[in-house]
Amino acid sequence: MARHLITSAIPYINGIKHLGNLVGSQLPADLFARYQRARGNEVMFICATDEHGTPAELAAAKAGKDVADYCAEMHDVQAEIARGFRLSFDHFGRSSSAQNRALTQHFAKVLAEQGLIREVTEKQMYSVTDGRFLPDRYIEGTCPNCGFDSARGDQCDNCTKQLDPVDLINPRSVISGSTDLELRETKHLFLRQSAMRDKLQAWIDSKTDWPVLTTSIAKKWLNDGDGLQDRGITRDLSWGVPAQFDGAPWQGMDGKVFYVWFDAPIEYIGATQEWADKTGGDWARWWRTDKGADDVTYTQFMGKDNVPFHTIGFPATILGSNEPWKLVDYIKSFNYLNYDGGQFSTSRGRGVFMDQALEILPADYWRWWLLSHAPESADAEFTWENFQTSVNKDLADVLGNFVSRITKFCRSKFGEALPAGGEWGAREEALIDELNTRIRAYETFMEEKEVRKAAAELRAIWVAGNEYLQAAAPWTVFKTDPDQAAAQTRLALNLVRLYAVLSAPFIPDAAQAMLAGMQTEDRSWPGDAKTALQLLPVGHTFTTPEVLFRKIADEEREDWQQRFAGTRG
Ligand code: B3M
Ligand code: ZN
Repeated sequence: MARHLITSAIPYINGIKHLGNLVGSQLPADLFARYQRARGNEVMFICATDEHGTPAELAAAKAGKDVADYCAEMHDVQAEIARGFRLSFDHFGRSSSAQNRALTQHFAKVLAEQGLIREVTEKQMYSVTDGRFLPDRYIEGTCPNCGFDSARGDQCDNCTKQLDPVDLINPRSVISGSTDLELRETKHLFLRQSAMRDKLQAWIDSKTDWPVLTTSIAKKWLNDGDGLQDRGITRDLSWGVPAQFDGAPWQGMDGKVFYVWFDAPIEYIGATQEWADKTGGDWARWWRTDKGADDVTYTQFMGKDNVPFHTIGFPATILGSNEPWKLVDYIKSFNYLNYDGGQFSTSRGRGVFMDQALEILPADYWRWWLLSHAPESADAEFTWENFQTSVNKDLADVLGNFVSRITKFCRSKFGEALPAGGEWGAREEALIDELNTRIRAYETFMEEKEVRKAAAELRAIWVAGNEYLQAAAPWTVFKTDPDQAAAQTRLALNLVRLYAVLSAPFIPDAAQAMLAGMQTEDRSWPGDAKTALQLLPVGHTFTTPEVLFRKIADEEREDWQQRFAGTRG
């Protein structure tokens, strides 16, 4: 039995994610986790909310809430929606946990002991009224380039010019509106990534099987000069993992916290410890190569914008520690999903958000469309027309129709049990051959995390059954040769179970409904299709399932198209 550690990039706490976020990390990670479990392997599937940093502070302030309360509430909201999408995390953690705090401080201390942390004194805007340093996003003023009066300290949203807070005319604090600002000296910790360049380069170079999207981004950062600058890992904020703690090998860090991108990936480990503390499980056998994790295969899933932090930042932490932590084996990254001729936009509420999606249709409809159109080799686009077509054809006409046709036929002619009699002939052998070939291809694509190709193969497996049924036509054969019709029906009903097992990683609820209809909990993965298609024996009873997938009507589609075009209500 192989052991798979699987992590999805952890979503920011500040708000509900849209479908583009979902398909870029959590959903394909879930697909892979479900597949590996279905193959009988041991899986630890981890995700969490990313709770620190200025975005969390700002969102809490906007909601008029204490930041810790805000994070606790939003974590529960995100966890509930994740359940709605059937994301099968072994644990959905919180980067603000005590476990992650201790781990983050541990790594900082160990990195310092390895000589990889240096102190840097910088000048930063300080608000006298607020009594604190202001991160770039906490400062607004007039843009020196275009005159826009609400330009942020890091960028002007009007003319897009990159700014430094000192460039702003009449700068003011976003917190209090105060203009009583001054440049003050502040000290920060920097991780000496530059000292680890060769180690990181050798590690990336050894990953010849990774997707080009992942390695090209990693190499760009390694070789551009930019990427391997030493990186500030502390911030002048109050919300985060404190940079000052008992036994810290540095002074003068009171009131500072670690940068959110320093502690967020460490939460992959933190969340596994949270899981262990909750269940009594053993986290170290997943993460410590001296405690059994050397035979773990570790796969990460993320959007392309997160790749630099996972190919450089987090590995620098792990490798730099010189401790036996498990390093990632494979990084699967995704391009962006666009929305109906533009981009999904959280700030403008454009597109479909995870909670809204579940309000209009069950999870499987979205899971199928998103995974079968995953933005792997290029950016992809969600359009309502395409969504309607996929659902109506793939799910309703092909899979749903197959299940309903054969179960209803059997009920009307033989009753709700697998009928006896007859034998399989050339048509059945041909189907079995095709299924054997396709199932092996499907397994290969799933192992390779080729999401779209796996979906296409699964669809082809459904189509093969539909075409078989259409050509065999037991409803016609029944009139002249009921025994042969019985043999065909037995095969097709067994195919319903087989489809449930193969499809479950993509559409778990429909798969469960199909198994329930077939009155079996046998989820054994098919070796030879011929054996798998004889698993339910003559006389095995079933119930005819309700409609598995309904069609989307044109009026509904138009209605949704309008509803989600503008600002989120
Ligand atoms: N929260 C960014 C994002 O949600 C960030 C990922 C952290 S992964 C350790 O895209
Ligand atoms: Zn401007």
